[in-house]
Amino acid sequence: MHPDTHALLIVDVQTDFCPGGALAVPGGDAIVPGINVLMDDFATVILTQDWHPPRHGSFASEHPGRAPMEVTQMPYGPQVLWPDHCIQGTPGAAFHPDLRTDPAQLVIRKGCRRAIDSYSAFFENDHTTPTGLEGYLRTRGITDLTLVGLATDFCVQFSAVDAARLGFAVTVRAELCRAIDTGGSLEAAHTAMRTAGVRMG
Ligand code: VGL
Ligand code: ZN
Repeated sequence: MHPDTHALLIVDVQTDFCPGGALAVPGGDAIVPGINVLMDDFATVILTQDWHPPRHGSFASEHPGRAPMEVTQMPYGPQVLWPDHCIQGTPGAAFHPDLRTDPAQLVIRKGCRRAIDSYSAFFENDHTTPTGLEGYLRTRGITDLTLVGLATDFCVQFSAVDAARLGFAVTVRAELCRAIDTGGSLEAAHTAMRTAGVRMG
């Protein structure tokens, strides 16, 4: 059991990110049993949930002539265009059916605004609009975070780097994460996390 100052952040373990889903991450479902076991080591367990309105701006279907996995320019920077995924209230947006959700004390939903994507559990992709997670953690005296989930090179990476920049001691358990790995994103993610001082456990 970790001390009460240490929380587990489980990123986007949702049906659409698992095999058969709209934005399937290879092996995404394989991490569920290990995450279920890991939850018992933490007094504070937090889940994040990618939670897009229909016609979200990150969907390739909103960009005529563009295909999923292409990169476009948004006012806040480059944006990979995704297949429609994790639409609020749809089965694909639900947590993987085998994921234990009862131990979670907080569910952070993100990507809720059409105009801006949100990979990080802390900030939307403009890197300024907060989700409120930082305040939640600080007011509860959390200093250390362990991250697991999907996808290593997007939401896990952005969450881990933001957490480290905010001053939390961050460990990413790589064997309990899986990556999309498009256009060199996994290697870039490893570099960014290492540079930010994230420990890869
Ligand atoms: C994610 C792409 C689009 C993720 C979310 O959870 O890593 N990736 N939306
Ligand atoms: Zn998304």
